Amino acid sequence: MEFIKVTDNKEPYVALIELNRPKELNALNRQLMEEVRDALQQLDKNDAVRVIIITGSEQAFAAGADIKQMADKTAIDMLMIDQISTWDQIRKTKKPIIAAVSGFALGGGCELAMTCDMIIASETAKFGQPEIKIGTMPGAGGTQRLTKAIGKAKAMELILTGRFLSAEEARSYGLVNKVVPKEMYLYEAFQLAKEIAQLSPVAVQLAKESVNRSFETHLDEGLTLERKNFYLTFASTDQKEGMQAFVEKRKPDFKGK
Ligand code: DAK
Repeated sequence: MEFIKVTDNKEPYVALIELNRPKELNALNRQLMEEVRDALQQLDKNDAVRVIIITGSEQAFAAGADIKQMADKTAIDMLMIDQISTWDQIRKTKKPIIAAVSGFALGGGCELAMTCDMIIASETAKFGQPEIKIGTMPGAGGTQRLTKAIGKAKAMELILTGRFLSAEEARSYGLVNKVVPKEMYLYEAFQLAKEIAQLSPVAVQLAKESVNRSFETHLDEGLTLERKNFYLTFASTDQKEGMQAFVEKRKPDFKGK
């Protein structure tokens, strides 16, 4: 891995993916995104990992897709390169992903953060979809996910002007879970990850799938999936352990089975 660093032994059950192209403000070139895709595929299969954190540097989560790599491409080049599959892996990952964002999260960087399940932001974080300023528009979910997260009026303003949102604004619009001082954002992301990692990975995975489905389908279909996933948790030993531990007034020990 040249442009990312993966650590899976800092805390039990929590893996950290650090984007590591600091001089380019973590601009997302193709290789970096392929490395993220490969790391997510491996971590999703690894039983010793229950929650994944993606972070950048203090200065930049990611300043967008690599403009220098894209600048001279034709529409057909873009179509044939088809980076969509690398982005799709983020969405397909079954384990929860937390984005720990400090500094710039712009364009593809903002889209990467929004594709994660939750966002913990440093007070220095700046979110935006500035593609319009370079003569293009969001291409990895920005027009859809930002609109669903913060509503049409504000999303339209950000996407049509390229303006940035401060961390606090992003929190007040519901894009971000929590804003903390810049020394704390990674710590806070780990706290959230550790809390989730103690719970049944089976139930966490099914609950994540159900929440995500609410963005993709009608209420009726979403409720049906939710009910089936709820019933499915009763096939796990974790559900038996969780309810037995409640009755016996002790802490449950979830095995992910
Ligand atoms: N690409 C390439 N290099 C970048 C970059 C980027 N997005 N952002 C920054 N850099 C590089 C700069 O060129 C500079 O490199 P050197 O000149 O030192 O070699 C270095 O990082 C430091 O940047 P600055 O000198 O500009 O630093 P400042 O603090 O002055 O400004 C800034 C920081 C973030 C405001 C500024 O760098 C900036 O405006 N960056 C561009 C932001 C942007 O427009 N982002 C959107 C890019 S378009 C797709 C999926 C997604 C996408 C496309 C397709 N498919 C699925 C097909 C996404 C598209 C985008 O994200």
